[in-house]
Amino acid sequence: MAIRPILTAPDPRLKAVSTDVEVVDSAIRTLIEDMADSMYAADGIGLAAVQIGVAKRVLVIDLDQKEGKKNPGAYINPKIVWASDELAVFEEGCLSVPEIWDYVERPARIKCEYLDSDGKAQVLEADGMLATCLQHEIDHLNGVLFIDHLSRLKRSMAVKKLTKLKNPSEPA
Ligand code: K2U
Ligand code: ZN
Repeated sequence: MAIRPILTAPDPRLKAVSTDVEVVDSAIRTLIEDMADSMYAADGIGLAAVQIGVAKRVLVIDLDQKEGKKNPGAYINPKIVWASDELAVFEEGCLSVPEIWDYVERPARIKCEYLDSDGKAQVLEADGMLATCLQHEIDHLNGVLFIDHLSRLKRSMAVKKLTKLKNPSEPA
């Protein structure tokens, strides 16, 4: 059980391209536990390992948290092998991009291959919020934040706000 600090943008570590997990061992399972603890502590519904400074291709997601019924899904080396032409728009936020919310368009349905926390190969067909969240988290593994999908103007305004949040005493 360890709640670890979540990196916030701007931070070059969030731009890292995370590397594959070679062996799903107890160290990876401890990382998954720490990620879940950190996600729940921040009231998030998803978290990528890079957000706690570990550039390995690991995600946790828990869309339907009910008090006491925490059941995080762990996705190791996730890979989108199919995506629909149909698109869906959701308002997104991010634990690493505080106080910014905006609409992002992504494929509405995806097929994702991954390893579970036992190292077993799994295939998942997702739509709705799960599809959006998986794509958002896999973006993190490639060093991409949801604001990178916004217009140039909106992204620059977001970066300016995030920089001010991080360095309040610095002149605008
Ligand atoms: O990457 C993250 O920080 C996890 C996201 C998951 C998510 C992103 C986009 C669309 C759906 C889910 C956050 O949990 S979003 C919710 C949030 C954001 C900021 C603060 C608290 C909760
Ligand atoms: Zn995020």
